[in-house]
Amino acid sequence: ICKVLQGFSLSPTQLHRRLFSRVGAPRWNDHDSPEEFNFASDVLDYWAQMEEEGKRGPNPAFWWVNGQGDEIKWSFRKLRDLTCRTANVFQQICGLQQGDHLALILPRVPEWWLVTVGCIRTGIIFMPGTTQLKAKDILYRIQMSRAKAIVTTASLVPEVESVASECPDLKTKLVVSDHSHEGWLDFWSLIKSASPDHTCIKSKMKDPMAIFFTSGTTGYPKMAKHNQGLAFRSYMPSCRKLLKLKTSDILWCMSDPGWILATLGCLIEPWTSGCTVFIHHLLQFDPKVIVEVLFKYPITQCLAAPGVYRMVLQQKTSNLRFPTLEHCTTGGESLLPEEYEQWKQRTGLSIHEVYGQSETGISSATLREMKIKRGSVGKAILPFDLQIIDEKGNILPPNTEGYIGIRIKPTRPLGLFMEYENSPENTSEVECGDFYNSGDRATIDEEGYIWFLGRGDDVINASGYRIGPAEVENALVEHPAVAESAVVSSPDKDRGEVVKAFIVLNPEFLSHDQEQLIKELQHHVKSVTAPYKYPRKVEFVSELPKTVTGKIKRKELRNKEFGQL
Ligand code: BCO
Repeated sequence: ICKVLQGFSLSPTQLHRRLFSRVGAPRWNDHDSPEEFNFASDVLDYWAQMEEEGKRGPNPAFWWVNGQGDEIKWSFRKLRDLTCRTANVFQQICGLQQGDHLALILPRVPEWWLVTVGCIRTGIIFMPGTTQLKAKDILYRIQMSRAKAIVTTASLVPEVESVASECPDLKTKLVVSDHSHEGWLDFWSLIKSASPDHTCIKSKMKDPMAIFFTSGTTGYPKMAKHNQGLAFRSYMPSCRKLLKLKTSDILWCMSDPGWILATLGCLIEPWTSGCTVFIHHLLQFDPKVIVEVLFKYPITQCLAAPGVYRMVLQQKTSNLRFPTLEHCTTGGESLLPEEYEQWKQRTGLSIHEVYGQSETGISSATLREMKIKRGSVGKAILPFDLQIIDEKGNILPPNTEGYIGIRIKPTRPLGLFMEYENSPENTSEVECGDFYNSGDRATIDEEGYIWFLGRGDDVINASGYRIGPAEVENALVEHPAVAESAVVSSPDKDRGEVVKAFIVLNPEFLSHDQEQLIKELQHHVKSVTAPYKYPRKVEFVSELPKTVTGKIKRKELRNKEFGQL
């Protein structure tokens, strides 16, 4: 089929008809890979056309509310119009071209969807980031990626301005704001005057589409680069079984737009199925709002980190029987079996777990109709051949602890990241025999269910955030009180795991009030790097455990936290 398709130039609609024998049922199998694919033309424009032909129901494609009475409902036709305008702004006004990098740092506002799809239409590589990023984080991202453009929100303009002079490649600054900012292009003014006619690029499946910054055990975040395969994978029959979305579904994915979970759950997954993306602005996370929204709106599916379900369960609300909710999915960190039980008891619904990383998208899951084994992250989803491997890439037998590996030889599967941008060393470091080594530890049982155990290195997974210890240690050491520090993961009943810092104080701070100093250090970290990384636990120590060569033994500290010593 691939060979036949390569010989023809297919319109988006024709291609989609070949992909789908009927709406929502792909004809491609899990190992197919057409040469060309573009999420904007092959998915979004297809559904716009279905609307024009009266073949899609009345549900909006996009439904946004902000809790203050503002509401936006866009059809696929409206989205096609607006994202074509965005594409024209990028190309004609900003002079951006296919392959250029664009930093996208917006909260959950409708413009995020316009920018992502506008980028996909033009081949500009979008790099999402959370609005918790601070000036230094933004500087690092722009310098590392040599980003030519940034789209952000008014509150981050000062952060960007404070570092912009150090970013010679950054030519375009676009702001989504109610008022004008000197030196910045106003997103909506440009969109309003742009043409809605745009010809989408014919992207190859292997053309880069997005970059996600992801933390490692040393140094600063790496740039996991994905091609169009990340989006195409959602077409595949195995992936469609994950949520089994229908055009009438309304999916609320609560992930911050900075994470790959949002790109998948707020954009690719729902629109591939032609269903409604529901978004609540949620500027500050509040479990009360989650409960209210699930009662107020006809949401049928939700996708959120375990911490969200946990915090909803901690609410005093007696009634959690949501009227329209049918299916719940979670990912990003471990869901405890007792949390699963409580949710089931109080809502009548199961929570289906997925496992994945910025490098892999969703790698394994308890699919919608699969038997749930509480505490397991389900089975591998094709085309990934997921195995438990040792350090040399040998496949380990069932029920043996090892690393989660995804086969990359002889063929790298669609949906897996292409490489760490500008870093062949980091890319080859995670190649282990025939596998990509995720660095995550797990076992697999005889039925193929994966049992996630945690990281094999010093990376911390707190509340679903992947945090590199060095990022926090570097922030801490900028404070005059800190002589040195070691940052590790520590168990926490509310958040699963949290960041803990062991700190050796400089002598002149030894006599300071310790409670006060902890608060000051926490505030300091929140002010110099994204606040989600701040150490929620701090312990002052006289020295840190070290190897004979002077390397800090983080593992020893972590084991102590988890009571293994
Ligand atoms: O708890 P605190 O109040 O002390 O601190 C919080 C915030 O208040 C604070 N903060 C936020 N913005 C700030 C700020 N402080 C100063 N200035 C600002 N601009 O910083 C702390 C942030 O921590 P948080 O985000 O954990 O806070 P919160 O509000 O309690 O949120 C709870 C969760 C559960 C909603 C949140 O932790 C969360 O969203 N976690 C999930 C992350 C996620 O989506 N992970 C998925 C990654 S993708 C992946 O894993 C691949 C899967 C296929």
